[in-house]
Order: sequence, then structure tokens, then C-alpha cells
Amino acid sequence: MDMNAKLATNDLEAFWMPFTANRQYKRAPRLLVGAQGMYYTTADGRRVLDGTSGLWCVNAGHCRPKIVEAVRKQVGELDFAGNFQMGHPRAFECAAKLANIAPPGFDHVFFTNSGSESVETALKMALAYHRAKGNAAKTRLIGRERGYHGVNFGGTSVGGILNNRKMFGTLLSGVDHIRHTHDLGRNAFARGEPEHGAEFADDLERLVALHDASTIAAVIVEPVACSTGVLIPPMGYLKRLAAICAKHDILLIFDEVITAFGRLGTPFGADYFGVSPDIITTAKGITNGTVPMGAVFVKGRVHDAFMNGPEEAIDFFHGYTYSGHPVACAAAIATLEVYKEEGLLTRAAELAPYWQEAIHALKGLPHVIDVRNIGLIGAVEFDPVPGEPMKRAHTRFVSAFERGLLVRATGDIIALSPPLIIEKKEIDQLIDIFSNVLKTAN
Ligand code: PXG
Repeated sequence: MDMNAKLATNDLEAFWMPFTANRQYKRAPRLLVGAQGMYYTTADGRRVLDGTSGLWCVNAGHCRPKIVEAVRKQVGELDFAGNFQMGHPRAFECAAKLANIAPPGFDHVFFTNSGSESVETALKMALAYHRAKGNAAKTRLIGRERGYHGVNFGGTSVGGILNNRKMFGTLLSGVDHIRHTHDLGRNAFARGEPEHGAEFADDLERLVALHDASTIAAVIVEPVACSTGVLIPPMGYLKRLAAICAKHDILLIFDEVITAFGRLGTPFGADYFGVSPDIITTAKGITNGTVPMGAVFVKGRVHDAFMNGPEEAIDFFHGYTYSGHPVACAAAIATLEVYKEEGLLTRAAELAPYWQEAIHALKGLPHVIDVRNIGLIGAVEFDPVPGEPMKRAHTRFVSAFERGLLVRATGDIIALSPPLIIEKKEIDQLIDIFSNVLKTAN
């Protein structure tokens, strides 16, 4: 076979797909070839309503002309320039604009290329911060059961999802976890923040009693734990956790890779919950999913601890070739403009009551053991098929796709997180398709 013929083959084998049952998928592939606004187009020409904002990232809807144009223009003007001892204006502009919409005190931004890299950056920052402050023994990192912080070694170690950890041995040492907050016994079918469970935050005191605060650098949690199936923090929980961190000089890192950029109806999750962490990790919605990018938002007090050495010394020995990539920065700047022009960072707050009513109508359908919601996020949990975990949600995900709706299955849960541009009639359409799926699937 000549090389051109080889390149032309439409063979699914070579691409080892991430987080995918590769053999099952390749027997019956689902292919997306186009996208516009609220909809994907499939390879067989069907329109599919995007109930997941891609993978929680396309907050302003697909192929927004302003963002597309900014990317096109930037790549033809300055395709690449590094930011190690050099710089380009777009990165400075982008960081300043991001800091402007961040919660109070977050006046510095460190660029990465993904959520996973933002998490690694934040964890290393926390360790280096305490060292700079003369507390070099503060090295322990605390995550939470069922947390998801990406797939690199730090994030996998502080993460708390069994399947994401068990293939990879012992991971980082010096890591521990507080308990998760899922409590269907008391909180099933809660609307918004569940009433019970603020006391789960006290589990951090257990770890302080075990390890001593003098060994603990940071606690990292998602304000809403989305990947594990949307665990919404109980009322008062995050405030209580923040207070315990402050008491023991433990940095609090909010992993807002999903909750930043309007998902809850406020620019950041920290705004929604009225809690001020020390570091915030982001990615995804920062460029509306168009170009890979992440950003770590840092409070002045954390940043300033790095600035005490000689002026000519590098203050943080960390960074990526593509930290602050010009094309990503152009995409992020245009994305922020779209968010601002269309009020998208707060639109979820307007839609949340309608969304809540719509999604709770799924209560009572076969196998549904919980429905929960916050901002423009929803989740439906099913009783598992005995001996076959994940099957209940997977069959419903496939069936929804066949009926023209993209949802995201995780464990025995389906998560919904449509673009923030969704209209009420599209919420109705989404719930209509999904309830038909739930009525007919086995
Ligand atoms: N932290 C959080 C809180 C995340 O949700 C990451 C870190 C890692 O980001 P990157 O960009 O490295 O993937 C994430 C990513 C899902 C799903 O369906 C969620 C994520 C990624 C893919 C699928 O729940 N979250």
C-alpha cells in the first residue's frame, strides 16, 4: 500500500482513546463532525443537543464566531512566543482580564494547558509557599474521597475515585483524604445545596489530630464534585472547611476546573458559596473549550511569599512551554468578551429555578434513586444493575445519544451541564428526550 492510501484509511484502531472502553466503542462508534451553538452534528448527519457543554467546557455554546475569529487572527500574527524570561502582550492582557473577574484578592494568574496541569501547579505552589514562609515541614497534601483533580501524579494522588487510582500503585506519599459528602440517606432529591452534612468538614480535624497541622500544606476540593457524579456540598460545609484550614495555616485550594466561568450562576464557585480559598485552579471554560488552556488564580499573600529572594532569582521553578500560549490567550480574551456581552457568567442564576423544576420532574421514573441540581448542573443517580456497576447509566447515555441528546455517564449517575446559552425551550427538549430514555431503558 502506498503512503497516500495508508493516510486515507479510516481505521479507528490507532487512536487509543482516553477514559474509553476502546473495544466496545470501536464496535459501535459515535462520531461528532460539527457543532454550532447548542448542537453537535453526527457523522450520519443527525443533530444532537449538547447536554454536557462538550466535557463541561463549552459554556458559551459551540463555534462562537468572535472566538473562532480571534483564534484565526492570532495564529496568523504570532503563532508562538514563550514566556520564560520573555513575554508577549496577549498573556499579560489575558491575565489582567482574568484577574478582573476573579473573586476579591485573586490578583495573580499562572497559566497552564489543562485542568490537570493547573492542579499540579497549585499543589507545587502550596508546598513552595510554606517552604518560603519557613514552614518546610508542611508537605502533606489532603484531598477528598470521590474528588477528581485530573490525571497527573499529584492530581491522581489527591483524587479519590477508586478506578482512577487503583491501576497506578501507591502514588504520592504524604497524601491523605477527608471523607466525601454524599449522603443519600438524609439528602436524596435535595434541591440545590443539601441540608445535612456540614459536619463532614470536621473530618479535617481528624487528619490534623492524626498528622499534626505542622505537616499539612494544603487541602484541595472541588466546590461541587462533578466528575464523580455531581456531589453538591451540604449547606455550610465549605465555610466550615475553610475555617478549619485558616485555623491551622493550611492552604485551601478550590479546584474550579468545572465551576469557574459561570456554571453555578456566579463567575466562580468561590463567589457562589461565599468562601475565599487561597488558590483556585481552572481550565475548560476559560477558552470555551476551543484551545487547551488552564489558569491558577493566586491570592496576593501566596504570590508575595515567592517574591522575597534576590530580584534576579527565578521565583518559582515551574512552568510549561505553552504557559500563556498566544493562541490560547487570544481565545480566552475573546471568550471573556462573549461571556461579558451575553451575561453568561451569571445567566445560570436566572435559569437555575427553571432548570431545577425541569430536572426534578425526573423523580419517580424507573430506577431513579436521586435527582440533584445546582446552578446549571444536574445529576440523576440510578440503582445499580446487580453485579454490573456503571451499566445502568451507560445504556441510558447510549440511548440518549441515539435520540439526539448528549449526556455524560459516570458510575451509576448521569450528569447534565448544558451550555449557559441554553433557552427554556431547549431545557424542555432536553428533559423530554431524557425522560423518554428513562421510561424505556432497562
Ligand atoms: N479538576 C477538575 C475538578 C476537573 O473536573 C480536571 C481537574 C482535569 O482537567 P483536564 O483538563 O486535565 O482534563 C477536571 C476535568 C466528566 C469529565 O465527564 C470531567 C473532567 C474531564 C473529562 C470528563 O466528568 N474534568
